[in-house]
This record gives sequence, C-alpha cells and structure tokens, in this order.
Amino acid sequence: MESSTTRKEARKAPPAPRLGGRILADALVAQGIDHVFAVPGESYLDVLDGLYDVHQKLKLVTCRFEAGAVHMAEAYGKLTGRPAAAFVTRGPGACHGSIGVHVAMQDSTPLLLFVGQIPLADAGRDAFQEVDYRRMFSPLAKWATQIDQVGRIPEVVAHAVDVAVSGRPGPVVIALSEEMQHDTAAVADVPRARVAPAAPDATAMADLRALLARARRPLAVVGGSGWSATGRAALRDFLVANHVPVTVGFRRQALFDGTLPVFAGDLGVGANPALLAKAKEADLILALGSRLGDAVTQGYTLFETVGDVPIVQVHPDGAEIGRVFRPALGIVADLNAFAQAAAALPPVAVAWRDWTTELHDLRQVDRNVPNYPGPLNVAAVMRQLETLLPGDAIVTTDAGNFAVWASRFVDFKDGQRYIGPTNGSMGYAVPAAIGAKIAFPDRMVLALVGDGGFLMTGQEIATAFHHGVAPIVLVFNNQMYGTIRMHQERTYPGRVSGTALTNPDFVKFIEAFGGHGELVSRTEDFAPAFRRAVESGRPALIELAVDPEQITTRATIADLRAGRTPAKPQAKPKRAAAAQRPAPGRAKPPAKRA
Ligand SMILES: Cc1ncc(C[n+]2csc(CCOP(=O)(O)OP(=O)(O)O)c2C)c(N)n1
Ligand SMILES: [Mg+2]
Repeated sequence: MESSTTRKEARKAPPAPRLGGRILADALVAQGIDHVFAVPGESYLDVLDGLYDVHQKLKLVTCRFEAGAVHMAEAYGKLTGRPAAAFVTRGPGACHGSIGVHVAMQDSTPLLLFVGQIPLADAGRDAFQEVDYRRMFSPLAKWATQIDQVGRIPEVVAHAVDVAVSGRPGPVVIALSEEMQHDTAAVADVPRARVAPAAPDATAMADLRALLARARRPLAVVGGSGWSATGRAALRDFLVANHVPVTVGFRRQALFDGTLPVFAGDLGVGANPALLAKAKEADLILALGSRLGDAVTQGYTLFETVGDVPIVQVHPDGAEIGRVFRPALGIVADLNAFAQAAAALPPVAVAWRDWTTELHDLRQVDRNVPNYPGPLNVAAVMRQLETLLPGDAIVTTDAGNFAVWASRFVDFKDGQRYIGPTNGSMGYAVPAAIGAKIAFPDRMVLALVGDGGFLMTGQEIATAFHHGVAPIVLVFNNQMYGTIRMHQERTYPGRVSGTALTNPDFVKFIEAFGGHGELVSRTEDFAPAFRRAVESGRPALIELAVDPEQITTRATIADLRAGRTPAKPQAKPKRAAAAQRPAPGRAKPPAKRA
C-alpha cells in the first residue's frame, strides 16, 4: 500500500518540463478559453505547435485576414462574456488586427490578442517586422504586455484574462518574444480565479429608489457589456414594474425587449428625432451600464454635463462614472448584480404613465413603414425580417447608413441578440457573424452590411466554409459609401468626391464559394428569398438593391441638397454655433458619424 508520505510527495512533484508554446496552449485551456481565431505567422510557430496538442479542448479557427480574426474573437467575447483569443503575427499582422482591439476597447468587450514577437536578442535593432507592442497598443488596449520568460506564461495569461473580464471589460494584447516560445520550463498551470461580482451598495439602492419616487419623467438608458440573460431579465422586471420608459444605447439593441410597452427606441446614430427631443424633457436619467458616450448622447449634447436633471449612473468601473456627465448618484456594481438588487426593490408609485405611453407611441409612429417610392421598400423588408427572425436569432451589424434601417424598423426581442461596433468600424459584421455562428452553431446568425463594408472583410466567408458554419449576409447595396455621401450632400451639395463605388456581382461572389445567393429588387421578393437562404443550409448572401437616392431612412439626396434635413434635438451652444454657419453649399463642419 502507498504510504501517505509518498502520496504527498507525488502531489508536490514538480510539473514536467514543457516547451513555451505548449505551456501557452495549456494556459489558455486552464483559463477556460475554448476558441482561438488566427492568421498564422512564423513568429508563433511554437504556439501553433502547442495548439496542435490541445486541439480537442481549444478550437483553432483559421481566418483569412487579421481584422476578420480579431472581429470574430471580439464578437465571441461580446456574446458569451468570456474572452476568446486571437493570434496574429508580428508587424503586419498586428497592424491588420489592431482595428479589432479598438472595437473591443470602445465596446468594452473581453478579448485576448496574442502577437508573435521577434527574438528578444534582436530587440531594438529595427529587426524584420519589429514593433514595440506595449507602445503600439497602449492607447488602444486595456493592457498591453509582453512575455519574455517562459516560466511566467501561466501567470501572465491568467492575469490577462482577469484584466479582460473585470470592471469595464476590454482587450489585452500580449506579445510573445520568440525565445520564450521554444524555451523549456517546469511550471504548473495557474487555475482560474473565482471572483465574486461587485454588489451594489444597499444605501445607494435606497437612494436610487428615492430619486425615482420623486421623478415625473424618468428615462432609462440601457447599455454597456457583460449583461447575462438573468441580469437582463431582472433589469426588465425592475423597469417594467416601475413603468420607466427605456431607451437602449448605440448598437445595444436587444439588451432590452423592444416589444414591451415601455420601450422607446434607441439613442445613437439615426435615432428618432422626436425621441431625442423628448429625452431632453426627462427629469431623471437612469444610465444603466451605459457610459453615456459620444454617440448615445448626440455628441455630448443630449443631457447637461453638469445640470439640474439628476443622473444615476450604474457601471462596473468607477472610473467611467461621471467621466463626462456628473451624476447625482453613481453606483459601482456588476450590472447583473445591480439588476437583481433593483428588481428586489419595492416598486414606487408611478406618476408618469402618460409620459411612458407618449414615448412608446413615438417609437411606434417612427416604426410605421413610410411610403418610399420605388419597387424595394427597405422599411417594409425590415418589418418582414422581424417576423422571419427566430426568437433566438443573432444579428450582427456593420457601420454605415444602412444600419439604421434595422434599428429604426425592427424591434429586437428578449432572446435575440444584436451586436455591432460602437466605434463605427466598417468590416465588422461578416466576421462577427462567423464568430457568432461558431459560438452558437444552432442559432440563426444574420449579418447586416453595406456594399462598402462587405468588400472590406466579406472574404471571411471562406472561413465560414472552412469551419462548416452557415451565416446569412444581407448586403444593402446602394453603390456608394452612402454615409460619407450623405455628409457630402449636406455640407458640399452636389460635389460628389470619393464616395461612388463599382461593385462586383454579389450573388456570383457567394456562389463562387459554393454558397447560396439571391438578388432582391422588389419588396415582395424578400421573404421567399430569405426562406430559401435559410433552407439552403449553406452560407448565404442576399443583396438588396437599395435605391441610391434614398440616402437615409429619413432623407433623399434631393432633400439633403435642398437643406431639408430631419429635425434634430434642440441644439446646445456647441451645436448652435455650427447651425449658424453658412447655408448648404458652403463649408460646414461635418457631424461625427460612423
Ligand atoms: C474602417 C472604416 N473605414 C472608413 C469609415 C468611414 N465610413 C463610415 S460609414 C462609411 C461608408 C459605409 O458604406 P457602406 O458600407 O456601403 O454603407 P452605406 O453608408 O452606404 O449604407 C465610411 C467610408 C469607417 N467608419 N470605418
Ligand atoms: Mg453603401
């Protein structure tokens, strides 16, 4: 029989020596990372070899472009709340992939980006593809570091995951110098840390309730990342029980069920001007997870930054609370823990039923399908799409004017997800859809993208084929960089410069990969085409022949040239100055839009 001393010694036995590449692969597994999205490079050959050994626990998704790989990983993290890893090679690979780090930072998404690094022995010689990643990524990432010693791989990877998921989640970039990848060390894996979520302060919750009880026109702004299904359900219970009108932040649709009678629409690019005007009448703002960022606040003009209207801001990171808008009450808490605590508060006596109804009605009126001229009414197509999407569909969006068709006309439901780049990153939707489909192979995943954005990363559809997943892509083809054309027509009417596009045959494009393609030019053809795309079981693309004249959901090019732009919220001094500048035809600063 084995003595107890022998058993103890066996437990204490030093771990077997492993190569750095293998230690790194094992470290990812130990931290619960289950997907790696990569474009290979000779700078991390040893890690690729390490991944070979763990391929049953860690799926390696080979991509075509580093921006695509990082967008896939970002979307995976956004949807699951756990980071995926992206791997890119040094220099050019890191430059291509950097866009996804910016998305993850602005969207507060947990993400790990590993970059192969040159040999440490050559550092500082401007060696082949050499870059200092700490400096390159320091303004882009939550943390940028480099591992130079093989023995510290488990420690750094564990800490990187902790940083990525904690507080305001974000991207961590880790460069891997060449030596440490093929050095050997006898180090143990580091287990995942169990960290209890930060609970909201009970006194602050009572203060929140007191502020709500005093309000007459409250308004909730729901946003941020890290919401769980349970957290969102609790949030819904709290807001519905108190009959608070609810808006969602820019590209944060489906955090709140759009079909509920308290839903008032989204704030952000393309928001309902009538809602924006009403938001200025609110006498209490509940910013729940939202950073109250640039797009959500119409360039920081929607509310007073230091004003009389009390703002309650709930965020997992104290550094975000009051960053621009001084709150009457800030609550640092995990959003899901906050929602549970809020749902447990006794509802207040609601004195604003008419206000909530008024805001909800504005949303309904805005959702009514206008009688757009031409054979394809994109608003009507969106309303059809709403009925065709399953209750658990995942929709990804790109950046561009086309995106407003969905946000204005589709009410996303509780079980659905809608994700997009709040930093306005074109080329996001297709790779994000592939990342989403890899995370949730049994759910329908639909990418919404313009003709401009599609040709930035549409080739990642090859990755979908390679890994056997079948997203559907809806290309809104208006044959131009429409958003920029809109700004041109507003600011320099009739002077089209650098915004026209010549496109390929998109149906043939997807067919060349072996996918299913459809061109839809008439409203009534959309639903059957969509059903055929779903039934094909293959990656599919539906091109919508959008009338180029209908430049936004609210204006034609002729409207813009004539200065007939939709009503904007009442301008504050900053904007008022811009409004007094010369009429169309003369230089006017373009609005910040993505
Ligand atoms: C990576 C990137 N490059 C450029 C821009 C600037 N930009 C914003 S929208 C837009 C045009 C988008 O065109 P398209 O995808 O066809 O959509 P549309 O606006 O025509 O609906 C451009 C060039 C951006 N936001 N992101
Ligand atoms: Mg376009």
